[in-house]
Amino acid sequence: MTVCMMSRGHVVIAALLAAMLAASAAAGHGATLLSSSVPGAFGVRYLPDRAVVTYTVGDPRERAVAARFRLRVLLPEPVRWGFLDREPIADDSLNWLTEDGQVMLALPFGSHRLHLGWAGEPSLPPERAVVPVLADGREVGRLVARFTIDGMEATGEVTVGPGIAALRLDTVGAIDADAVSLAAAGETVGPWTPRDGALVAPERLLIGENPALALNVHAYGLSASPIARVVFEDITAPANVQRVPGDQVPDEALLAEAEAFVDAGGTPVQIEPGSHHDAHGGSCVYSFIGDGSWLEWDLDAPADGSYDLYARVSCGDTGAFRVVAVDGEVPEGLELVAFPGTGGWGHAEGEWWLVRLTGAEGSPAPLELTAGTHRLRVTGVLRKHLNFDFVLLVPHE
Ligand SMILES: [Ca+2]
Repeated sequence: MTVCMMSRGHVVIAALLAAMLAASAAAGHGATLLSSSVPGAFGVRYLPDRAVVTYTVGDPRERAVAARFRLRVLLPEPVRWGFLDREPIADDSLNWLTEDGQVMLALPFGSHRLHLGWAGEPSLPPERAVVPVLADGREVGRLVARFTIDGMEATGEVTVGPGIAALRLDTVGAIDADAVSLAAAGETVGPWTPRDGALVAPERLLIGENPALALNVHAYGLSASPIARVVFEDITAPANVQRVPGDQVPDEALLAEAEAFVDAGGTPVQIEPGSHHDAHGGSCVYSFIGDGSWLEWDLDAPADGSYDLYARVSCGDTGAFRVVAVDGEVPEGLELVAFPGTGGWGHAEGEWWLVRLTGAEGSPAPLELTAGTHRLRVTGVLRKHLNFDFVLLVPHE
């Protein structure tokens, strides 16, 4: 049996064959991409200057056949160079069968990759490269880049965050911004804007603690990483909330039950009376996750003035992050608020903490509000859950 499929071509054709080839060396089939003297799994991919062949054939010792097998591969032009894995193939081992338009080789058994070129200089993608990651000028990690003929993927974990940072990729030579993608902790960043030898992220980025980065460059025939380094800059740490001593609700506090939110978006939260220990009003909000989901409450300021924001929360994780907005604007310092782990999700005594978000020493400034109703929005980010029992608006002392 001879496997025949696809057309020959000068353009990039991806033709992946995973075929069992019976022993056959029948010559003269013009449309045969591959034919092998032994069975195995074979794939061929045609690129602008080469065909890349992958194959797996069984161990010859079990079959009592020759130490090498013969493979023929159809090429659009006479073969000029080749590699078996990363080793150049000697010219006299590349037998060009003019009538068939095929190159014939004797190859080792096992799993291997061939590059069979008909144009240009012999070349292979680099085996690997290292892309350093800097944060405010300090190296915080290295991405290990692996290459294929189509591009590069560089991955690694970096010791940066949590926080908010500008992000840029320093480039080597010209590169198409659309060919580059970067994911931080699974979130894709982009689109990228070329500027002064770099690609710049569109906005400041929320980064969790020690995110895993995956940098991809889709470009044919790279000889090195086109990204010299990944740079986080202008990093702002999240604001930390402060636990109120004794979890004591301050005088004059205006309370909004978390479960009485007026609007919500994203993944629906859960509310179930009696679900948690000692919830104020008998209920709380849970399964409020950090995937961009948000809740809104209306808070009534009795008079013009400065107010502080508090919340009763529980978190059985190491902590959680929220973005806080008032009337559609994010006040300075509330772009990223870190809530601590409280030792549990609020199912037992001591797992609900009253925390203060603004107005304490080292905290974001109090909110300046006019008399009347204000809309508070809390958005979950960086993947962590946080349970809410109530929020408080308290006149700033
Ligand atoms: Ca409640």
